[in-house]
Amino acid sequence: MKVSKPSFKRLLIVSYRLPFTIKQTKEGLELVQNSGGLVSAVLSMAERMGNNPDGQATKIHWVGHADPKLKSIDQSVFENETFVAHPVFMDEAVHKGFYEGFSNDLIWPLFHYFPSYASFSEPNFDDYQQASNRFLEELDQLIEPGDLVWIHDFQLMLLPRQVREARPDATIGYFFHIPFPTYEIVKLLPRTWRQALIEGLLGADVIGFHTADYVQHFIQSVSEVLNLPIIGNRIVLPDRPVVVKDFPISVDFNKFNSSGQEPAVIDTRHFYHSELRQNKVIFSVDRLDYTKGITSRLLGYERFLNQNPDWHDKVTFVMTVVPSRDKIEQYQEIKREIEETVGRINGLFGSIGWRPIVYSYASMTFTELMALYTLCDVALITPIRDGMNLVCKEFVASRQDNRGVLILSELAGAAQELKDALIINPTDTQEVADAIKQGLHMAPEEQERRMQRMRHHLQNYNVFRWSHDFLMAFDEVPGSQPGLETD
Ligand code: GDG
Repeated sequence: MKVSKPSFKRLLIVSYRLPFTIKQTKEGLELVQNSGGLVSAVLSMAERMGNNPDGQATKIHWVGHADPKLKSIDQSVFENETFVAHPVFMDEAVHKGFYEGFSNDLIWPLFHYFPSYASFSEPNFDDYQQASNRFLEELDQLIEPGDLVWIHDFQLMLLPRQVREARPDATIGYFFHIPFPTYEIVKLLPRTWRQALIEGLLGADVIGFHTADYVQHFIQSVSEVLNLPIIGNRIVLPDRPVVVKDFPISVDFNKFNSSGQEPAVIDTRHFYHSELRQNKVIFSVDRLDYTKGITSRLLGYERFLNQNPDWHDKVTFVMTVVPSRDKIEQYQEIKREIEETVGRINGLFGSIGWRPIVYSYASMTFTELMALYTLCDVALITPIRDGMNLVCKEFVASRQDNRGVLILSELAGAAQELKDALIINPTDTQEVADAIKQGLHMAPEEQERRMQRMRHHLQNYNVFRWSHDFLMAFDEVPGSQPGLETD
């Protein structure tokens, strides 16, 4: 990939979360940088932007929500060598309605095709608007001519339009990290809300989604709600076009590829290997969420054990569920369901010396995660719906040895790219059971063939390519400044 230099002066990222968490230590407050996909992509952009006229590295400005308890601390805490964070503080009641309410209790379930979990509340929509106003206030003090404003995700759908109204000449990008559903789902939103959300997004110059299907769904909603002319991948507004395109997010391939060789990862891998009595290992890790298909996965494994007694005592399913949103009733309910199912399967099939499922409800360190990615024989990734799913890409990128089998749900965005996985439908218990059997029996040559093709794809379409392609799309917008200088 040719490395081009960004042509905008500064990059202003806006997302619900800041790129670091603030921790209280004995020495005072400390910034711990997050390591998610977005942070890696943005770090690579910081490198490409090079130095400013004073000879110092150009810093990335990042606007995100922060706990109001941090309001009184010295604002210099919010800066490290790469990022200058601009915390958005808001009233706790507004935050609750905006984040827990409208974002997590309505948009999240609805856009993942779980309408029965969606809670429609007018006060929450008011809070969503108010929270967006707070983000705008922070941003408005910051924007200078020549900046690129890049807004992220479903918590901030109203913001692009607000920025456009405040700064008509701004260059604005928006990326949507979860699925954009068909209009039949969007139509469940009250008319005024869906119109506000679609118009909100159209404030951007470039709108990115993970897959071509999500792009089509968005275009369908734009034409149903606003009846605007659409030419190819451009929505034609009276005063300017909006480019809508798919940019599948990815991982830092080299980081995952090489981390398996770090001494701490090797030690942890050896430790797990002996603890698991050198059994074949199936692995999964997800945040606790009803979209991730955790119970369906367990039922598939149970069916496999039922039908294949010769595998008893020879395979262990290491299943980690990372705590998330577990104050919410639906999440408590799925946690209960998961734990009952794990208990039932272990009780039915286990023995004194063998636990069929090693389950933990905890988060792992990066070292532990890498040890399991590189140790397991099968990665079992079965979301009922997932915008992309980075876990499967991280697993593939980690397998420098070209071994291991990926079982992947056709309902994850990643299934559009990783066609050499064993693709299953998570609600088809027999298909999951058969794929587990096929995976455990797969000859090393076939594992290698499939892995090599998937790894080759991710080596090219890594997270740096993702941000590069997104920025290149600004070249298609007349009047907006180009995202990258090409030579
Ligand atoms: C949203 C969309 C889309 C998880 N547990 C641990 C841990 N993780 C890391 C993984 C991975 C990330 O968290 C999870 O990413 P996903 O993509 O799977 O899922 P969401 O958080 O739901 O993200 C999703 C994504 O946005 C990006 O656009 O792919 O579809 O829902 O990086 O490694 N990391 C560590 N310990 C854990 O226990 N260290």
